[in-house]
Amino acid sequence: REICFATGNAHKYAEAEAVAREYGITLKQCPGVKREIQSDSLEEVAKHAALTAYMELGQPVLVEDAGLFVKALNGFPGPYSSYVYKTIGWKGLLKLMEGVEDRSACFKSVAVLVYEPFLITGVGEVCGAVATEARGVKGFGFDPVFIPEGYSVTFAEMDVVEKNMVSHRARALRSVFKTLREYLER
Ligand code: ITT
Ligand code: NA
Repeated sequence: REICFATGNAHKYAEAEAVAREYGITLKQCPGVKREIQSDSLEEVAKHAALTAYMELGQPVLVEDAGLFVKALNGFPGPYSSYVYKTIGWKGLLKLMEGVEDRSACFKSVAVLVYEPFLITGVGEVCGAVATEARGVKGFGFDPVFIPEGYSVTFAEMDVVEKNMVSHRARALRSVFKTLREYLER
């Protein structure tokens, strides 16, 4: 069972590949085919990207879209996380959060798999806090400044296996792969 993961992000791919293996699925990285529309719905972004990638590739394809939703910022950057990361990065986020008491934030992920004749969507979430300073060098994006609930380390201090135990992405993907397994067994 081989599925193309349409992403340009090698870290995301490494995380997803490890989850896929739990389900006996071989995940290949397929860069250059994820077309992203701007929308305030992660699900809309992911569905559009999955369907257009499928039209281009003509083989089973997975897309996953995520964002960091900060409570004190009314959910910002949320679906705009990619742009915000590219422009101001985690340093800019820390600056926006200077002096802010309530540091609660959640990562949300929507994964969409096109596996004819199935279209499968899964969502995942992990809540925690925006750290007051960056720690760790692993992972990507906002990982150095996100501490998942129940932990004292940031995502950037965890290896892939540890991050996959709690991450939004791993949760969304497990839900998708579980559903696929059910559909194929019917
Ligand atoms: P692709 O679109 O090519 O898959 P991307 O890195 O742009 O890769 P997303 O659009 O899904 O991925 O994510 C938007 C941003 O949200 C991303 O650039 C990161 O800054 C942030 N983000 C998402 N998941 C994250 C995670 O697990 N850890 C840290 N930051 C994350
Ligand atoms: Na993106």
